[in-house]
Amino acid sequence: MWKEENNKLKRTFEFKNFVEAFGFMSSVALIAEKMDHHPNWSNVYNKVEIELTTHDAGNTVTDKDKKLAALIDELV
Ligand code: H2B
Repeated sequence: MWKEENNKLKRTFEFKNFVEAFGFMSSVALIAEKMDHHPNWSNVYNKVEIELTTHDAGNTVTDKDKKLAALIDELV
């Protein structure tokens, strides 16, 4: 689940393999672009680590981060 830490919402997702992980990232990217709200994230093979924070609000967690987190949760 998402954990709020250091002004970020953080969650790690694990998939079967790289293709599944990258497919998930593509779906997140489309949502993020539509929302004009983008994740800080990293991927290593089948793992995707996401950190959500709002740069425009001085790198704090806002409703936009919570909304994006909820939409990402709908993908898995
Ligand atoms: N993403 C995130 N995570 N935080 C922001 O403050 C933000 C963003 N701002 N995506 C948007 C883009 C802003 O820079 C553009 C100009 O709307």
